[in-house]
Amino acid sequence: IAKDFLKFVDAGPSPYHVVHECRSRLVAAGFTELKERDHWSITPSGKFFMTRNQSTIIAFSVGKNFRPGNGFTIVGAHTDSPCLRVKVNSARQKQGYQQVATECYGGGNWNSWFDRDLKIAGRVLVAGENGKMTSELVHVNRPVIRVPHLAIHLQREMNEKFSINKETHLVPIFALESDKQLNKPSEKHLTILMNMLGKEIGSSAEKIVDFDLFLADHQPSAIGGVLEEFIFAPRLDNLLSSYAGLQALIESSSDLSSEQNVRMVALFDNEEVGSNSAQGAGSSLTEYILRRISSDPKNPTSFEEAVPKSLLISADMAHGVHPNYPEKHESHMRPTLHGGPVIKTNNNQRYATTAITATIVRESAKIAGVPTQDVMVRNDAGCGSTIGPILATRLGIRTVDVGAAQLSMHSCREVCGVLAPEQCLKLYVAFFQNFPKIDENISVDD
Ligand SMILES: *[C@@H]1O[C@H](CO)[C@@H](O)[C@H](O)[C@H]1NC(C)=O
Ligand SMILES: CC(=O)N[C@H]1CO[C@H](CO)[C@@H](O)[C@@H]1O
Repeated sequence: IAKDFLKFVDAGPSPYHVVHECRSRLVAAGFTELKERDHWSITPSGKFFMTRNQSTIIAFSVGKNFRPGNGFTIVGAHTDSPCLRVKVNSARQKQGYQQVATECYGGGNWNSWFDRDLKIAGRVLVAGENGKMTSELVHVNRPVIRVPHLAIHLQREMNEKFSINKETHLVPIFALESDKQLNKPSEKHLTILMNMLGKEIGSSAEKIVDFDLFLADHQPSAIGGVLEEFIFAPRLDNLLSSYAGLQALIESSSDLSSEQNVRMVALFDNEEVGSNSAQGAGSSLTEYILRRISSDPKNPTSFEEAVPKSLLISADMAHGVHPNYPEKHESHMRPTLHGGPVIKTNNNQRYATTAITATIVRESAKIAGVPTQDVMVRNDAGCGSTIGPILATRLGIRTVDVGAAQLSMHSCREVCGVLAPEQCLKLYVAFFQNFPKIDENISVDD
């Protein structure tokens, strides 16, 4: 499972590629693509997915015993990660270098992007016949670009207080000016960048109308450590949860014969910048999809009836305890890399977990034979957040925040335990298969 997960990460250098990889896996597993603009016929035992703007994907399978008004068993995660993105006007020429200016996307640990061999990936809008344009994915899988450090000799204090100006110090180098293939001063992007993209899509630079491009670590993901206990990879946050949710849906949907709910995985773009976008978790997208699946011409309130029968696992990574900084964790809640999925609680609603939703996860974990851990941040520390509170607020669906423990979150390369993808996958399979029954055993007087 860890090895399959590495393939998933390496296939996903941008959210567009992540969605593309998810789509391939879903199609191979017999899921049918729906288009938002079409009319949908949702049938029991059916398996479907839809995408929005190539970077958000929602897949679902319908129980054989599903009736509109029945609940949704949902795992949500996100497809984006902090990274450098090519600016809309990126051509820079300085000191004999040709550079591609980038924008900082999300809260990256930008120091970790220095001195790494980087590649470029994303989507390119291409002009075709008769004024038509198509959006094509590009993945230049070579180390074509790099942010060089300034040598320590020229900044002696580097190991004590390395800090950067994100505008001036992070501009990557792409080429030397020596080949004289110079850019016209009026052009927004370097000719060599456009030529590279043109070649990559089997067309020419002139056909490129615009693009959304991401820089990504070129080094492939790896299983590491002397006992092969670690995964060293970029974008663990949050491709690990995306992978586990997707695979759990695919695996569990091979048998829908005794299912009454809709099982769903929803992977959103733009979580790293607050989820407010047309394709983000903050949009009305999720509600629209749930309403369409619930719709019943004979019952105008079937969606509202489904809400209290539903549960969302907001799957996102957690901070494992760091051996060199153990004091950063609350002293009695220090998640370990192989201690199992972490249930994250913050009653100030940075996480959406409650006693009831945490219990549903622990019951699922018991069935799966997977351990779980708990975490709360220290009262004197800040707390991250997830799509959990956002979707809980928008939908009014009970929600729980869960995820694998990792180190180096938001670095160019991150670390987690080799068992983490499997533990999360098993937990989400058990959740998909058992949530309605577990829920029946919990009585809350509404
Ligand atoms: C619900 O409770 C019954 C009775 O104790 C038990 O047998 C069953 O396993 C429970 N169901 C689940 C899914 O935990
Ligand atoms: C929700 C949203 O923004 N949808 C847009 C996705 O992109 C296509 C193509 O540009 C538009 O037609 C959609 O409106």
